[in-house]
Amino acid sequence: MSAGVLSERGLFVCFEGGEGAGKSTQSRLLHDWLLERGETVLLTFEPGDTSVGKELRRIVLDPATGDLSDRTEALLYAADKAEHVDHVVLPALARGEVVITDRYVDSTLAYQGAGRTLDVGEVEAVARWATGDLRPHLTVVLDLDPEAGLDRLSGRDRIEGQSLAFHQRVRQGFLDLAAADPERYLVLDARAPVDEIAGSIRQRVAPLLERS
Ligand code: Z5A
Repeated sequence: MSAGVLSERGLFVCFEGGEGAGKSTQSRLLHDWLLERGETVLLTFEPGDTSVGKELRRIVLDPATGDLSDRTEALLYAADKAEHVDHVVLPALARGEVVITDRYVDSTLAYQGAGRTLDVGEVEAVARWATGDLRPHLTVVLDLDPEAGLDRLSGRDRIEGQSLAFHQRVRQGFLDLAAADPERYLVLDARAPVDEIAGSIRQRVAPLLERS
């Protein structure tokens, strides 16, 4: 696999991690901090932040969908990513904005690859094709034991309802991706207090703003 495409304009930051790790909390806090600093920021998420993506999200997460072929699931997430990158992420980066996304390609490598045990290389090839191989400048992985993460949530969707072993493989999947490319990742212990995590993220993002 290639090193991918980094946007020359804007700044692309992703949040990744298992259920309940605090991605939504931390992406919102980073968004608010950047706004206070006068940045133009777009906060977005996968799956489901486009009109077609909303439909795809319903299919992949609704327990009523029942069993899907693993390949169908991977293709539905890839379709959501293609819509998201083409219609949301790339236009904002082209305008020179900071784009923060709550989940991106690493989620499919971890869930559909490591979790479902599809061939990770094949899942990656599809996801990279879907996204034009666009890579984040920084990916923040919030690492949490899946039992603790699932305890933080009130309900269970199709993916959250998978076995603990599935979620353990997903966690390891994120950690392996981060270990392979430490310059573009920040791994944080998601058990730390919210403000402490937010501070570590700001520290890492601040120098990147100089180039955006
Ligand atoms: N998925 C996939 O399989 N393939 C893909 O390519 C993509 C996604 C893109 C999307 O679910 C699902 O799709 C997801 C992966 C799969 N798996 N599932 N299910 P989603 O978008 O509905 O949900 P999520 O992304 O998994 O987020 P989440 O589970 O809702 O959690 P979170 O955003 O990481 O956490 P949070 O909402 O910020 O916090 C959860 C609770 O913990 C809340 O009460 C907070 O107040 C609390 N919290 C947050 N931080 C802390 C700290 N530091 N200490 C204590 N408590 C905290």
